[in-house]
Amino acid sequence: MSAIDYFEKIPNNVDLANDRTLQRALEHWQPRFLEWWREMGPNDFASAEVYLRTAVGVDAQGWAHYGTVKMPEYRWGIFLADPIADRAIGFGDSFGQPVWQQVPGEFRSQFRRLIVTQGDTEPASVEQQHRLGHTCPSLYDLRNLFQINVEEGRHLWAMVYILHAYFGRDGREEAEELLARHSGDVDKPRILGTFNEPIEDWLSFFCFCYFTDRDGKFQLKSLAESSFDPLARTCRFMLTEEAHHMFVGETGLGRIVRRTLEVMKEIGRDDPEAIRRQGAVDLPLLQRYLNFWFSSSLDLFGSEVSSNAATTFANGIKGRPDETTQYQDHVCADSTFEIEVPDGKGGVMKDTSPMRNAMNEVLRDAYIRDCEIGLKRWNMQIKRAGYNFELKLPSNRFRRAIGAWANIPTDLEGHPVSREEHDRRMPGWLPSASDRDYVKSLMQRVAEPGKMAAWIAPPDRGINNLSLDYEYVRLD
Ligand code: BYC
Repeated sequence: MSAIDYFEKIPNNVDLANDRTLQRALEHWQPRFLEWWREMGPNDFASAEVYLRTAVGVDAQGWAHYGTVKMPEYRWGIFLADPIADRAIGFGDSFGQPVWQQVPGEFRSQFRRLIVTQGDTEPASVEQQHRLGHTCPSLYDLRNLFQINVEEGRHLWAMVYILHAYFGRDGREEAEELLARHSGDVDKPRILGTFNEPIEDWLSFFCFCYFTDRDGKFQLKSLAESSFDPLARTCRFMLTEEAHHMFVGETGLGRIVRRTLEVMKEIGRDDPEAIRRQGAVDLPLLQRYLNFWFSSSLDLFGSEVSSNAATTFANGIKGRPDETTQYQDHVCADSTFEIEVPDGKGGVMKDTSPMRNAMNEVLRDAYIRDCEIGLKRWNMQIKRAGYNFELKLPSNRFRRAIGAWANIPTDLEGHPVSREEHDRRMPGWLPSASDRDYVKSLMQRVAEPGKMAAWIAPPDRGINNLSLDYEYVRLD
C-alpha cells in the first residue's frame, strides 16, 4: 500500500515531494481553493468543530481516521488507489494492450472534457448545499452534510491533480475555471443541469444524495475502467468515499418514510393534510420530490445515442461500470442496443443503435435498476405498516431536458400527452410552490445532541460506533 505523506502541505500518496514543479503548481492553486471554500462552502460554520473522517490510507481496511476538525483546517489531499500490476486495457479498440501512464496526445481533448465535467460537479454540490447547515434536523445529520462537503472538496482535488499533472498549462487553466463557475450563476453556471438546481431543504438534499450521488457512482465506475491508469486509480479511491454519500441519501429518505408511517399510525389517518398538521412529510409529497430529482439526474447520462459516448468507448477512455465482471463483449464493434424514441406522431417507437453509441443509455438503464433498490425497501416499510401506497420511479421519458425525449411532454408513465395536459397536471407530479413552502416550514434547526426534528426518525446507529447523542458538531 502506498503511504500518505501527511507532513506535506498537500497530503498525498503520489510522491509530490519529488516533483517540485507540480508541487509548486498545486501549492499555488491551494490558497485559491481555500478562498473558494471560505466564500462558497459552509462558511457560517467555519469555527464549528466537526467529527469527520479523513483519509489516511487507500486500502479497504482502516483507510480513514475519525476526529474533531474545523472544516477550513481539513487536510484535503491527493490519494490514488494502488496500481494493479500488469493492468491491461479492458474495453474498446485497444482491448488487451497495456494501460497508459500518460494521456495519448490524440485523446487529450476527450479526456480533458470528461475530467473537467467530472471535476465541475464536485464544487458545484458544495455550493448547492452551502446554507443547509442552518436548518439541520440533528447534529448527526449536520455532521453527515459536512462530511459530504469536505469529501466533495477532496474529489475536486482529485480531478485538479489529474489536470495539473497530465494536462500542462491547459490543465492549470481548467483548474482555475473549476473555481470560477458557480452553481446557478447566470453568467458562469456549472456544466451539467442538475448541479445548477438549488438545494434549499433537507428533503431535496437527501434526494440529491440518493439520485445524483448515484450518478456519481456510475460515472466514477465508468472512469475507473479507463485505460489512462492514473485516472482509473483516482476514481477507484473516490468511490470508497462516495458510498457514504449514497448511504446518507438512502437512510435519510428511509427515516423520513419511517417517521411518516409512525405519524400515520398515531393519528390513524393517511390523508396529507392530517399528516402535515403533525409536521411530517406525506408520502405523495415525497413522491413529487423523488420525481423531480430522479428525472433531473437521468439527464446526467447524456443523450441515448451519442457519438461522444461511442468515441470514448472505442478509444478506451470511458468504459462501463464493472466492465470486466458484468459484460462478455468488451469491444462492442458489431452489437446493437434497442432504445425507445419518440415516433414523431405523439407516440413511442423502438429504434436500434450501434452499441457503442448507446453507452449512455446502457449506463442509464443500470442506474435506474440501482435506484429501484431503495424504493423497494421503502415500499416494504410502507406495506409492513399496513398501507397500500407505493413509491414509484417515473418513466425515463418523463421531464427530460437532454436526449431524444428532451422537451417532449409525457405523463409520469412516459406516455406522450399534449402540452396543455402536461402543464395542467404538472402540480401533481412535481413539488408545487405550496409543497415547497410546507417543506421549508419544517426546516427548523435541531442542534441538541441526540434530538431529531419531528419530520424524520432517528438513524439506526451513530457514526463510527458512537452513540446517537454524541455531540457530532460543536457549534459556537
Ligand atoms: N446537462 O453526447 P451527449 C458526481 C452535454 S455526478 C447539461 O449527449 P456525452 C457527483 C454534454 O456535456 C457524475 N449538459 O453526452 C454527484 C455535451 O456537451 P459538449 C459527474 C449536458 O458527451 C453528486 C453535450 O450535452 N461525472 O460525480 O456522451 C455530488 C452532448 O452530450 C447534460 C460525469 O458526468 C446535462 N445533464 O455524455 C458530487 C462524468 N448531459 O461537451 C458529484 C464525465 C449532457 O458537447 N462526463 N450534456 O459541450 C461524461 O461522461 C459525459 O460528459 C456525460 C455526457 C455523461 C455528462
